[in-house]
Amino acid sequence: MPQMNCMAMLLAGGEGKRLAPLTAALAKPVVPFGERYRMIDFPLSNCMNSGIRHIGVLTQYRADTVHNHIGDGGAWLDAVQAKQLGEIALLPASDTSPDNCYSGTADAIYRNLSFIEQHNPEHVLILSGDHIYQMDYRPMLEAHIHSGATATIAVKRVPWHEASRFGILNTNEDYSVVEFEEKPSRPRSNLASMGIYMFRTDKLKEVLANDARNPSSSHDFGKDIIPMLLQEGANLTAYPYEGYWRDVGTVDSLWEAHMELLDGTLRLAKPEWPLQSGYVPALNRQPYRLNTSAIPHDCIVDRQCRFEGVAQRSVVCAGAEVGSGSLVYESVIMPGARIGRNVRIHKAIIGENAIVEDGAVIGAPQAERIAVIGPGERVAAERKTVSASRETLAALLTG
Ligand code: ADQ
Ligand code: ADP
Repeated sequence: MPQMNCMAMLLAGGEGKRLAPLTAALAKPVVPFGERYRMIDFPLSNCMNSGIRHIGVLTQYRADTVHNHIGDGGAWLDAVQAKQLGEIALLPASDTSPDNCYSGTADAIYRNLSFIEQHNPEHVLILSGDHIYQMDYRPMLEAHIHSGATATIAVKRVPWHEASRFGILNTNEDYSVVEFEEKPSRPRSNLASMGIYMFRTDKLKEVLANDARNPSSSHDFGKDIIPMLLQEGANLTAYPYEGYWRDVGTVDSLWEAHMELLDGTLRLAKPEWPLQSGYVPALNRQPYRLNTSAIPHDCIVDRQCRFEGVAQRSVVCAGAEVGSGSLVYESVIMPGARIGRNVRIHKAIIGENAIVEDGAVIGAPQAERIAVIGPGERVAAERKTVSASRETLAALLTG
């Protein structure tokens, strides 16, 4: 069997509880991002742009929503004119697991080792479906080959107050990993694992087989596989990544990433790094015609939406509508959401196809938390969805 250098396995089965209610009927990797993309478009486009054309996508929670978005993979493969040379294969848990469930990220890969063996690559790149970043994986592969590491982990410094959300490492000067702790309550460093791993295939097979035999393992890369490798003295190397990268697994981080899109910290349209999407806005009508002079510079308003309100620091996605007299401030209006007239929206994420009736008020300018309206949810005018502070919520709950 011919051997290729590297293929990718993309983990896209997480439930995304911390993004609720946006993930009520949708897998986390297909939550919308930017004016017309979904999260999984980022790693898929990164693979195409890095010359990785064989990708397994592991799905579980709401698998159909990921499958619908990816289709036959043509949106990505055709874009690089390599369809005949590549493949984006959908690998749902229901195909390989007796209870239709992968028990963890390592179990998901373990159950699909035969797919990896079909391609027989020397290295396997393991990716997550819910990160916003535009990364060339080739320098990471080069560093991995050069160091001879069993596994190479992409790492990035994160703000200290966020460090306990991540796998945290310490390394020697040569970047060899000496310490790893998954989501420590008291982090000893702010060097975070990006959850992006490059493995030698033979070693990956061996470590996954060992893990599968261990009844006390939760079969997770961060909780089990990386600590186990470190304990047995394997050569683990960190690969520092300098570019923009964000795990948008929480409502706050999803909102913040959109604000970074608006202030230019994150740029999506890069000629040298095309971002492809399988997303087709559900519009069977002509694109709206609109007074484009009304759109302020600090907003992103997709061309295929109707915008008659006033917006500041906001993203209004494809197929959305915002009626006259409505004010949208520091918010994200996801695809197909319909905002009536004289609505006030502050610091909020309005889910796909949600309906906000005339006169409703959502969020508040000084709110501590981001208000979220679920996909398809209807907000009546009399409802004031002002996001309460933690203290107010606690007071309400205790009566
Ligand atoms: P988390 O983001 O918490 O931490 P996890 O919830 O396991 O990791 O999700 C990783 C990816 O796997 C996501 O894309 C998710 O959708 C997918 N996934 C989760 N369970 C799955 C399953 N059963 N089947 C298929 N796919 C599944 C990880 C690492 C940390 C690291 C952060 C970086 O564990 O060490 O710091 O990623 O974001
Ligand atoms: P382009 O020259 O790129 O086609 P346009 O002149 O159509 O752009 O639009 C300029 C700006 O106005 C863009 O940011 C676009 O998103 C926005 N815009 C255009 N049409 C609409 C519309 N119907 N509703 C909302 N915004 C629009």
